[in-house]
Amino acid sequence: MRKTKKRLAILAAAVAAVVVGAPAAHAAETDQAEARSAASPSSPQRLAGDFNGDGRAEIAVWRPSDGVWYVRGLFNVQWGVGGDIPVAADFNGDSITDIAVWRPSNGVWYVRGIATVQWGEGGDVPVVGDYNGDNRADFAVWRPSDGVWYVRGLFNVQWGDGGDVPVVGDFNGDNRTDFTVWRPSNGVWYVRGIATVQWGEGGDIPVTGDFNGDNRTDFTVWRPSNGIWYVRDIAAMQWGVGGDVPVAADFNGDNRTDFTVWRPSDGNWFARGLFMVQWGVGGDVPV
Ligand SMILES: [Ca+2]
Ligand SMILES: [Ca+2]
Ligand SMILES: [Ca+2]
Ligand SMILES: [Ca+2]
Repeated sequence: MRKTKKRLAILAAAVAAVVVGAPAAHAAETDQAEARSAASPSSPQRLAGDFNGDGRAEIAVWRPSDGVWYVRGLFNVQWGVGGDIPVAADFNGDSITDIAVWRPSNGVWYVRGIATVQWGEGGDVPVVGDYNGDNRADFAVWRPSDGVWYVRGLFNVQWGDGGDVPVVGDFNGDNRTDFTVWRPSNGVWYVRGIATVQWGEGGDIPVTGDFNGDNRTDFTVWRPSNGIWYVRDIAAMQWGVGGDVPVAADFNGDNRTDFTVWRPSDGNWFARGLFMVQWGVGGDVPV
């Protein structure tokens, strides 16, 4: 249960790269141009999934140009097309991350082998998380235009304003995703019903992870200008350089998030104290 929650808690949907004009094509087609736009370097923290359920995140990328998920040591699977946003999570509660994409052009979630669900529309930001604590990921989007979190079958909650970055995390450890936004203009984290905390500044990338293993998401930002991870009350750790993509995940199964970056320029993964591995190429999205 804990591990499932952990996997779900790690996506900062931030940006999700706001991909525009994705082709309304079926999942076998590709579009190089869209792929390039999807690979915008403005990328935020990325989710890392546990695709075999052993409690450790995999080194994995999704390639917009061919729609293939390259999961190191496990499999290569084609799923999705350029313009899609990868939204891997555990949708059926078996503790294995499911391969999934959300398509902005039609608002459809394609969860491999499990579901095809229309939820959301272009301009929305997918914020997949477990909002009711049943250990299954919920279909959810945050809409910048009205600040509403639309969680299928559960809630419509207004929280945040356009310009905010929605963050998926569990800050009070109740195994439910909390409605949270981080506001770049003042660096404040607004966690509905739980906390209002100033941490970080404009230009930072909010990161959600549990760095001390207390089962609560820690307030964390990664600063591209100096490569420092600022984890409130826990650590300030220099790891990575500008242009890297912070990837917060637990790669060794100790229930603590590892300081990790993926470098688009050479495809290297740097996990502090654990490994350096080349996997992926520029334009890929770490998943
Ligand atoms: Ca694994
Ligand atoms: Ca759920
Ligand atoms: Ca919570
Ligand atoms: Ca924590």
